[in-house]
Amino acid sequence: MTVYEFAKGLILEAGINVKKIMKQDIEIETKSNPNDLVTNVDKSTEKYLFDNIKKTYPNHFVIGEEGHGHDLKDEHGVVWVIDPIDGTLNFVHQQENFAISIGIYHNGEPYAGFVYDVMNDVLYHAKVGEGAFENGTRLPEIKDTPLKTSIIGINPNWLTKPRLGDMFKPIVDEARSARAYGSAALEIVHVATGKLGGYITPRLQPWDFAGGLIILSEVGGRGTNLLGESLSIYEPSPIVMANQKLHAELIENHFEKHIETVRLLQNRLKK
Ligand code: 2AM
Ligand code: CA
Repeated sequence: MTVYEFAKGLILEAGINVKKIMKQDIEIETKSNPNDLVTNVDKSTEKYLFDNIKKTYPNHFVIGEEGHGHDLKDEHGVVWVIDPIDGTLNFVHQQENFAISIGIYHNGEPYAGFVYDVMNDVLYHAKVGEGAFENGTRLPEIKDTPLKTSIIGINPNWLTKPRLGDMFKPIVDEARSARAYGSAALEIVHVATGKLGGYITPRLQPWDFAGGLIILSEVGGRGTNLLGESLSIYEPSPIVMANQKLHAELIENHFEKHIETVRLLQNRLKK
């Protein structure tokens, strides 16, 4: 069995477990602030994924939101970047619109990406060079769209912040419309399927974007920081994910005009 086939089975199994545990009580704790939540399901799902990866591939590395591998740097070999529940607030408040996300890298190069929309039972997956799929259906290359006919994924909370608002509000104004789904992994795959033209956020962790980015790249989309630079799986970053045309338009017509804000965001996140 290839690592890709193993990962595909594993993420589906993890989803079945999540559905089972959800029927019992969800225990909620706060992390860095009162709106930063974690549940017993986040923790047990990360443990399930970690234990199974390590049992099958003892030499592989794992970076996970709930505590695994946060000290890793430029590892040689295979690195799994996992988010057991992406969209924890949706999970807690809505019991839907959340995903399990896995990105797998080999010697620093993307190998395969998985985003599992658990409640809709839709698995987005891609092995680099072999196309991206929504369950069994191959996704077509994404089409270029200008901002004025694009729907943009962005969290409205960012628009109320003074500096971020100055940068993001003109984008929302110029776009056809904006949507917020509350799970970065799902928003990125919505760009890959063309439901969104682009997705923008000032702060994202590698486990939120690793799986989705591989899927998006496989259909010809582009994901970078707001300076247009490549993303690293070892650090958080501001993010723009979009089709090629829209990505260039957002950088040239918007982010370059707010270069000070962009640099400030970037530097604030440097460890
Ligand atoms: P999470 O649910 O795994 O925490 C919400 O808009 C999206 O952004 C979710 O994917 C969420 O991931 C992520 N997110 C929420 N707060 C964040 C933060 N402070 N830094 C990075 N990502 C965050
Ligand atoms: Ca998470």
